[in-house]
Amino acid sequence: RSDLPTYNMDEVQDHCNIEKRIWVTYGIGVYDITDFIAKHPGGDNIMLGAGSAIDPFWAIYQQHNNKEILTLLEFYRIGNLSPDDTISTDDMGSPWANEPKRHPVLRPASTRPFNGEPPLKLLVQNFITPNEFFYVRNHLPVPFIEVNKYELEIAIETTKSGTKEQIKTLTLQDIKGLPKYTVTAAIMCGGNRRSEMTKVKSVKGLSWNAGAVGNATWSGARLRDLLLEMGVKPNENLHVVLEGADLDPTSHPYGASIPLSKALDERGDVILAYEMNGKTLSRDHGYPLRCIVPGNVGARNVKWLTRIAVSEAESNSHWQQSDYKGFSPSTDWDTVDFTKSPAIQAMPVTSAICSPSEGEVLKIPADGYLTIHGYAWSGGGRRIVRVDLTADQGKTWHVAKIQQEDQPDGRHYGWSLWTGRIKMETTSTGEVEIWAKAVDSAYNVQPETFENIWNLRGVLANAYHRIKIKII
Ligand code: MTE
Ligand code: MO
Repeated sequence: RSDLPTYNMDEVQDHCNIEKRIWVTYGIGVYDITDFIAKHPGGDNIMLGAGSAIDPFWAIYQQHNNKEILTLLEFYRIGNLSPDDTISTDDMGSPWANEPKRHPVLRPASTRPFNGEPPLKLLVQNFITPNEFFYVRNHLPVPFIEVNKYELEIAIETTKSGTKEQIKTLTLQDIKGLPKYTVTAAIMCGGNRRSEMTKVKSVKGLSWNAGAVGNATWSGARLRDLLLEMGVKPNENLHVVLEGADLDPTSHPYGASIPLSKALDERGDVILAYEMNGKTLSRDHGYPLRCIVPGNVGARNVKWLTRIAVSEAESNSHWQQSDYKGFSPSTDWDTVDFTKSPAIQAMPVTSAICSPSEGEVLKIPADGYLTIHGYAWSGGGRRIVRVDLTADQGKTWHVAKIQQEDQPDGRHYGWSLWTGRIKMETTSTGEVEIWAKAVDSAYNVQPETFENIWNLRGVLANAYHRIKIKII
């Protein structure tokens, strides 16, 4: 690219707003990205790099480091950076130096940050997912927290409705001193099953299979107890903002919020958890303390919790405001307006076939029955009441047998495992398609296809689960 002009860093820095156009550098390249800004899947975050080097951002947001994106960037190339001004990425220190070890069964959807899910067959072998096999979804490097220095700040912000400002700081010991409460809850990423939706038309996001979910018992203090003790009164207009210790390159923490009504609801079962399945939380799952918001999308279950605030506004984090929201199938990156959709909270009903696997080749046993295993779950505490299976495109449906906890509806936060048996023609061989759909206690049922629920971020991907197997 020696045919292009050379610029120095001062010239680049001068191009840091839309009027003057927006330039950035990456390595020795200078790029004018003005026309790309509106299309950036990460939203406004891109402006953090305006007029400067984006290398340090990409060192953290490593999803950028792929051929597709580098090619896209090259399209905006306008010149080369003067050799005196090139910065070395070696100097930055690695934020990844402290990553914990992961069990090799977790198939990485990305390695930096680490995101991984277990094979589906393994996932449904246990009603309670073993900690090591529980999917991991990190947006940033895992923070290193020294537990004897750990503090949680709880702030009640001043509000129009008269709430008085209050700040309280708690150690882990303080939190463990509160009544301990245990809840079984499945956590599911908003992007679970995205890889199926993306087959309709490509979406932006990690290509999760159906394993970005796990079911665990979580123990800790109830957020409700803490807030009531601080005198917080029910108020439909307030939110509880949750912040993690994991920081982005501009030192903003991962954050999310939930409605105060969910936090105060006795049946909401929101807890500040320090144990997962009776063991100390692991670093990947939020050590020493994370919020568990049963029934809500994974993204609100903030890990490495450092601050909780009762506030008039939702979290201003990127992940609350400009991500984890649903849109119409006709909304694209040119027309999307993230202020127009509410943040996902309670998740819709879904299910997945976990055994046999997609593409598996198998023989029908002598009794003629094909046995199928999977999971089903619905948000908002809605219990799964039925799972239907078909091996003939819906001409005949078979009701699966469900295994679940005996919890009241509205407070049924764990998942359900199910087993179905379908009588097959023993003489029939060749490709067979199996579909599963679950029904929850409000008689919500999964949509038939992904076409009509497609959305540009690939979230809420809950259409019928369909797999093809081959019978020999
Ligand atoms: N909390 C912090 N601090 N940082 C994160 O990146 N990821 C969220 C949520 N809490 C995240 C977080 C998302 S999107 C999901 S799906 C869940 O954590 C995943 O929890 P797990 O990794 O324990 O499975
Ligand atoms: Mo997620």
